[in-house]
Amino acid sequence: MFIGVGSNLGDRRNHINKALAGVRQHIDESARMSRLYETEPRIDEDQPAFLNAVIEATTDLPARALLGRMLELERSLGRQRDDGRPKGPRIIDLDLLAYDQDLINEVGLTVPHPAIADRGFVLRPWAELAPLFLVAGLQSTVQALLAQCPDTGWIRPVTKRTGHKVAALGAVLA
Ligand code: PH2
Ligand code: MG
Ligand code: MG
Repeated sequence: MFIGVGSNLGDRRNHINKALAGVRQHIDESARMSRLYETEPRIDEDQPAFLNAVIEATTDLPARALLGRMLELERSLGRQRDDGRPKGPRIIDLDLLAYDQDLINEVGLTVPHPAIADRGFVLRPWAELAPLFLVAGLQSTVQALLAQCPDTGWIRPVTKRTGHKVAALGAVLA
């Protein structure tokens, strides 16, 4: 499965690294993560820039139980809800993007995540990890969705790809 992670409050990088450590401890010890990307705030645009990444993990947990662990992990990292801004600033956000090829439409659990096709901050790191993954329901690969994505928000990689030179910080990539 794939989990989108984001943070735009406090030590963003630390929060995301702790989220990865938590996924490894409570869901899949072999989970791997994309590079981190600094991204322009979308939807609710009047808030600090985000760091976003995508985690790939494997699990025997059913989707509902997996979501429960993700919410627990958010809470353990200090996430507060109910502040009247559902798309506003957050210490950490974990979103279940896709669970194999499953289509789930239940209260509080829609998979694949309904806004995937419009969000560059999800598709860009996801395409780095799994460009040919087929997103159920949309019948498109992640890389095809990225190529068609209408989101014009800026996105900058902020961590190096193993074995490559560190990308110049601040370089804006298309
Ligand atoms: N998450 C939101 C709202 N807006 N913008 C960016 N760039 N990255 C996010 O993760 C994000 C957002 C609500 O979950
Ligand atoms: Mg989110
Ligand atoms: Mg969320």
